[in-house]
Amino acid sequence: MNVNELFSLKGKTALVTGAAYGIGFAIAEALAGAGADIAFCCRSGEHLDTALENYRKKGIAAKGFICDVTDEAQLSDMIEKIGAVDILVNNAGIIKRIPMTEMSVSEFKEVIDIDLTAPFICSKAVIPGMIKRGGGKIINVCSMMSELGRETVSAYASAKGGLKMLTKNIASEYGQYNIQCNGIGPGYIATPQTAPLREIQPDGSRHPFDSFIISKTPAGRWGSPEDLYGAAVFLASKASDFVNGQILYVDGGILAYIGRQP
Ligand code: NAP
Ligand code: GCO
Repeated sequence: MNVNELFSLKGKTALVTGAAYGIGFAIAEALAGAGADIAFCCRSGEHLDTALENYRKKGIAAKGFICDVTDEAQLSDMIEKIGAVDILVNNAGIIKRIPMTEMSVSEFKEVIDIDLTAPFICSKAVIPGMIKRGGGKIINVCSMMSELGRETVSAYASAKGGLKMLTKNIASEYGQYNIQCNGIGPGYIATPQTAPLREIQPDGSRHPFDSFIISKTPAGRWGSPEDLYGAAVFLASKASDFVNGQILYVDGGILAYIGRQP
């Protein structure tokens, strides 16, 4: 077996949700680099236009759609326009950092809808076609909060914990059709979502949370979206055909480490 062929995505179409920038954009870039055709979606027309230009600058002829992944009708319309989806990356996600007792039920539900219910909706939409075509790949972007909690992220941790179990359940239910469903669990990655945790303080010092994460990460740094390239290509390719229901953590070692003593 030619190892390059093992990781090749030539002839495959990948749909990456929420891939206007951040982790989704990096994953789409990596899959394109391995030969996949890329489709992506987001909610904002402005984000879409900027993203299309950024993909073009990288030589990627991505197809972009305005689609709120919580809306089944928008999603089925987008998938009809894309055609066969061989690789689905459920990446779109939000976080709300609010103490649980101060979080409204609607705020909790909004996070659950986007971070957990939408991957269910998107996976449900593509699985029948994957079965017809003899198989497919689903990659759910989980989180360290699929394993751990922390203050103010009750909705997000509940969603990402559920997404880990949805990943295992899709693998269990559809593995017989040669569908592999795995998760990528990024650690702390420098994107717009985590920008508030890295803001330079008025006195010019690092944000306390920034320093905390660096002390808790053996790699001694935040991850960059590009750190996820390899895991994405691996889980989207033939190289992972016997890997199913797993979460691959790309976290610089933070989940393994008790943390540097003060
Ligand atoms: P981000 O910078 O906030 O980007 C999120 C993307 O999702 C944006 O393109 C956004 O575009 C889109 N989006 C949000 N809600 C959507 C919806 N309902 N329908 C369609 N698109 C939607 O986030 P990120 O840091 O790249 O994170 C991406 C994923 O990785 C998320 O699932 C996040 O939970 C997860 N993650 C992040 C980290 C980290 O440290 N950054 C670590 C672990 C896991 P629009 O606003 O235009 O829709
Ligand atoms: C937070 C961060 C984290 C990261 C990521 C860690 O507020 O703790 O946003 O949740 O986004 O999920 O893996």
